[in-house]
Amino acid sequence: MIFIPGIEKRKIGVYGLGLTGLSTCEALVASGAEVYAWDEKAEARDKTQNTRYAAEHPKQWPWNELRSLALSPGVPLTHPAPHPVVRKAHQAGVEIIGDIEFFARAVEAAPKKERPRVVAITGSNGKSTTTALIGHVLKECGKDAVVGGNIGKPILSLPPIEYGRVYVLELSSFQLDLAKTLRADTAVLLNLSPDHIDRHGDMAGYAAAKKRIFMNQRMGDAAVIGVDDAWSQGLCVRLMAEGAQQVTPISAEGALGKGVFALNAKLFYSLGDKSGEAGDISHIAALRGQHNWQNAAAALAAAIAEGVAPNVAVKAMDRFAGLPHRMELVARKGVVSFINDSKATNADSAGRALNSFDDIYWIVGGKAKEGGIASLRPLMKNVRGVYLVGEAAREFEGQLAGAAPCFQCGDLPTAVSRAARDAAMSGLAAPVVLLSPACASYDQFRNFEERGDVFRKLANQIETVDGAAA
Ligand code: UMA
Ligand code: ADP
Repeated sequence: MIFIPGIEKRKIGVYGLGLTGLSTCEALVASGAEVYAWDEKAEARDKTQNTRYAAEHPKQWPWNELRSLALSPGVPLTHPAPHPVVRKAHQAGVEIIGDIEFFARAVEAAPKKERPRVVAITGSNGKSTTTALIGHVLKECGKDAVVGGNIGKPILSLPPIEYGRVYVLELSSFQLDLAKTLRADTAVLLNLSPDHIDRHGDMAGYAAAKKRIFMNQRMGDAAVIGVDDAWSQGLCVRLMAEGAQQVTPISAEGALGKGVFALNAKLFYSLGDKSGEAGDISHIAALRGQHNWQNAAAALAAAIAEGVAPNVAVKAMDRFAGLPHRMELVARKGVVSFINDSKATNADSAGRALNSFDDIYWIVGGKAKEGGIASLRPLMKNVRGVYLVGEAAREFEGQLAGAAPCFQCGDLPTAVSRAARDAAMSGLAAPVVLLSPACASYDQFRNFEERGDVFRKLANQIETVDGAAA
């Protein structure tokens, strides 16, 4: 657990008692603070039983004496409208921060020579993969790297601040909005495409939140930025002009005069006096597809910034196993492969999976994100059938009309059995049943993990007849 200095006997409100809120309460209480906690859901409040803090409605909180309001990232700060507890904090003049800010304060309180290192990663897609990959590479190279943040391990539950430790942190736009003094020694922005627009108002608001990953950086700190989309490229140019830190552009789409880039699964670096080929990742199953080359290029740039030699970093990627729910092979029945890409919750990320396979039987749908999936029409050349599920099914069928055969399936069991049958009967050499929903899961599942687990189970239950799935 991370101990937070300077908060003994201070009164702090914690709103939201999910992963973030509960770990924040634990860390605050262990650091001597007096905690006032609340969650809108009774079952979340029940988790405060047998703890050293009790759930109490914010109406009862001593607002005049509160030092901070610790907000969970899922609680609206500004859009679609500030949550009532946010408005109350503004009225009372209480600062609103998140768990990342408490962590930042703990890091900055460490004596200068004992400061651990912080590697922070954000982007619209590829954050978790890149975070896990950087953590893996640094650990393989003998560093005391710990991985947490949006990846699912709340930051304040990580091991204590210690000299020599490297905190490798995935940060979401929501978390960045709630951090003020975070300074990353190495900060990575992978890419920017529309996501969470409902929470940031528009694309400019979303990009501004993501840019905060570079806030407080100084000369000598490293900023790694993907330049394969216009928004990130614009940001890269601006950071270079401002000159506050060392900027390393990365690309998976072409060679760069300065930076780290991937060409056909080979990684190259061109960094001032050092340049060359760092290695080949084409044999690494978990890094398949051009999008993963972007993740690998970012991981290489971050590892170099953390003092690892380029060829050593790429060699260390060899043993990277990948993460569940990201283009994960979960079953093979006869010639049919079943790929679980449940984490692809927007059109851009689903597009990456559609680009990575031929002869796809595509299961798509759920709770739609803004913008829909019309942008994926050109990729229908790889798709033999579209199996639509969830709330977005009718809307998506309209957006794909004429581009590929569409089938309304309603739910995941129906979609898996129809797609598996069509794939098995296709006569194709290597058809793929791909769950890559381009949607959030909340209409039919608790989260993307549950959706992926159900898909895995269904795929493994498919009977095999005469070497083919039926
Ligand atoms: N709650 C309220 N009122 C609200 C909103 C939420 O009371 O208005 C309560 C809920 O009842 C629930 C709790 O708050 O009990 C949930 O809080 P939360 O939504 O902030 O979620 P946590 O469990 O704290 O998990 C968060 C991240 N979730 C979000 O940002 C939505 C997790 O990222 C992260 O792994 C975890 O902190 C640890 O850092 C998940 C995510 O979906 C994977 N992230 C988004 C993404 O990747 O796109 C940003
Ligand atoms: P995030 O944590 O940002 O949601 P993940 O690493 O969990 O990203 O990957 C989620 C999905 O996004 C993957 O299943 C894959 O389809 C897609 N993806 C992964 N990396 C990238 C990338 N660099 N660019 C675009 N899409 C990506």
